[in-house]
Amino acid sequence: MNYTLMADGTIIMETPSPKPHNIIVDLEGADRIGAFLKALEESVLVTRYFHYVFANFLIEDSDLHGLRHMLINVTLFKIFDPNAEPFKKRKKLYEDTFRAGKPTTMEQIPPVAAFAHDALLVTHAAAKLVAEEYGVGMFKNLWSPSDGSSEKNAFQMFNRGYPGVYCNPRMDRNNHGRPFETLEYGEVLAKSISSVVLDSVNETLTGRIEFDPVTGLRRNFSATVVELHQSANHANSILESFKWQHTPWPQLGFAADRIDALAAVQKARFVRPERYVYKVVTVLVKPFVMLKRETENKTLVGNDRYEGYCIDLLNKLAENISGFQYEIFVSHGNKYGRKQEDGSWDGMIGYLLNETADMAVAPLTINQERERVVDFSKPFMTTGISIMIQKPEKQEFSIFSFMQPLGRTIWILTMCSYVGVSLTIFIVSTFSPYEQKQTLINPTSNEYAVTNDFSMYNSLWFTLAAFMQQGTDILPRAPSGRMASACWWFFTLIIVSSYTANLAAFLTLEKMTPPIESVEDLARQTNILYGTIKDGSTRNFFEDSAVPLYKQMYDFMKRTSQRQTQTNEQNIFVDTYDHGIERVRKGKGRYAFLLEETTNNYENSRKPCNTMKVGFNLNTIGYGIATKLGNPLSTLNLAVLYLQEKGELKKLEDKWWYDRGQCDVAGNVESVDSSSLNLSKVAGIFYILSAGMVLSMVTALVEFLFRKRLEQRDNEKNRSFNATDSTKEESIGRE
Ligand code: CWD
Repeated sequence: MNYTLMADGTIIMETPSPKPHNIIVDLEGADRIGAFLKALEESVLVTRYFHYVFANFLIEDSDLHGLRHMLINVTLFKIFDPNAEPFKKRKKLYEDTFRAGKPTTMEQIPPVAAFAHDALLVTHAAAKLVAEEYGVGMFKNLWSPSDGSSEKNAFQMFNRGYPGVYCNPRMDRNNHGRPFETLEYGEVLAKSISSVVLDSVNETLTGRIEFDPVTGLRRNFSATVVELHQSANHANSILESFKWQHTPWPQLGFAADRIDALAAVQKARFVRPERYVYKVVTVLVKPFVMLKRETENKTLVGNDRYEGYCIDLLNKLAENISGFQYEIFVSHGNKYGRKQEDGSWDGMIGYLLNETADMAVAPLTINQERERVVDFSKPFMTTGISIMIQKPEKQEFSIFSFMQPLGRTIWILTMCSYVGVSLTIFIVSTFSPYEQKQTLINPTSNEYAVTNDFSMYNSLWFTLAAFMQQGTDILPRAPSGRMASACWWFFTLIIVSSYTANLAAFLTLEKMTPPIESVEDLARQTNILYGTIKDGSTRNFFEDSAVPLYKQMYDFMKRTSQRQTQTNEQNIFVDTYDHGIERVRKGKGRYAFLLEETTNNYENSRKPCNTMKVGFNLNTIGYGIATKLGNPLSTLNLAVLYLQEKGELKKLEDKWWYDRGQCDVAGNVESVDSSSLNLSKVAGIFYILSAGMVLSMVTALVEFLFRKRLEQRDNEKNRSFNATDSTKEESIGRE
């Protein structure tokens, strides 16, 4: 097995193998051991395959408290026994001396203190042996009355004539030049220490004390072996103790009835009666598990009360695993399973650990923290965390929507250009000699005049016809006029084709631009609040993420949540998915919900079809079926893989997500045809056309009446002219 220590201190385990690993930990000092245990609680190297053996006597069973819920294997050796008589006696003495007989809450002392206590007993016994052998005079140079001391019987200790016993000369602040000296009585004492034998009669706190004369190490002592080992049948690891007796070399000691944790797990593999009904815990979340509607004359009981993807999945598993029968119940508070402060688990994981359930079938994310305490099947669905927002308002169409493909400025400039170009053509045609022509104005008198076709009226008509992509019976002949016309034609070509292209897209697509399009957009702004479900792996993902962007988002969520708690506002961390989704639907675009894509997609296909998913998924996760450690259904994985390979899982997904959708692909409530061009968007042009027709008819009437009037006037003129002529003729005749 290879481990890679990453720069951030995490350990990556490569090629994990299921064979057990025994790790011996030999650390000096209770603080180091404490730090190691703390790190272990967070480490990936805590699975049933790791066994930690603490090789000194400095750790106590109370230190293992934090590991009780971790299903870890630990062995430690205890030499100090808080229940032993000497400790109880010492405790009483302490209470009588320093606490005026009042009991203390002290139930034990740190093992180092017990060792220090016994070291004094050993020193005392060794000194006594020396005194017995050499007489008390042996130590005559050791003490002398302290100079100038006001205290009676105050003595100063000396070593080879120097005051105090210092192992390091520099520690003697009053004698800087003091040489390093070994203890004057060291050798004699060391010799007598090796013959000291003490036990509980001498009130030692660490049991029998005896030293090997050759190695100087303690021998013939006993210790308690404490084993924390995982259990297949209990929620937590099991703590057990055994007596261990030191024996002389080459024997290595003896521990009574030692239990191998792994063997215990194997031994306790689930032996089920043939017709066992598995207890399946789940949560109510659409469309995975939902309560079926009851009809008036039919009440539903048992598994029939539920429907959804997970229920169909269970049915399929039952079809494929022989003898698999189950009974479904819902996790209290609809909780998935979160590790608590004390290391225990709530929700579905808790039910598995305390054996209330045999398996959890729900959108339960497979993660390393859970994988340590339960077994997961292969994932039956993969998904990821995504963003749900309220759909932006749809584009409003008016009867003059056909004007919208071109901006207002373009329209105004086009109108101005039209008038400008008409005027230009009129002017250039007036001045250009090539535009002039001889026109017979009076055939009777054969009178000709110089004219041009481009009066102001005709120029406006010609330019308009070109803009409308039509032709006229007049065309400029002068190069100046042609140049102006060519430019205008090019201009109209571009404007009209742009208009046509934009119009099609504009009127058929109901454009909706969401205010945010990615997680980066969401993190960058503060107007739209965002949150997750309170308990669940989505929140954990942000809380534990090492990605700065997600960290920043979690900080924002936490700050907002704290502020909202103080001001009694609705919290961004919601209790259930329904609350979160409801908040998005009614939040007027001011709340975005971070949830798993599966639920996001499902809700987006439900009425009132006003939510949508934006951006890519933030991660990839798998949902698995969780079982107790040592999976009771050995064929579960096979069945899941079989259903996947056969396409059954895909069919179920289609059934619950897409076939029952209430919104169309564009996310509108179904049955509204949004892609066709409807009348409301272009009614304006019909009005214009009708108005144009009416106007032209009125103009025609005016023209007709005007013409009639002119003719009438001409007729009258002619008549009076004729009358004058005939009177003249008559008078001539008479004459
Ligand atoms: N869970 C979640 O956190 N978000 C979701 O959208 C759904 Cl459907 C479920 C719970 C999560 N899968 C877990 O296992 O905690």
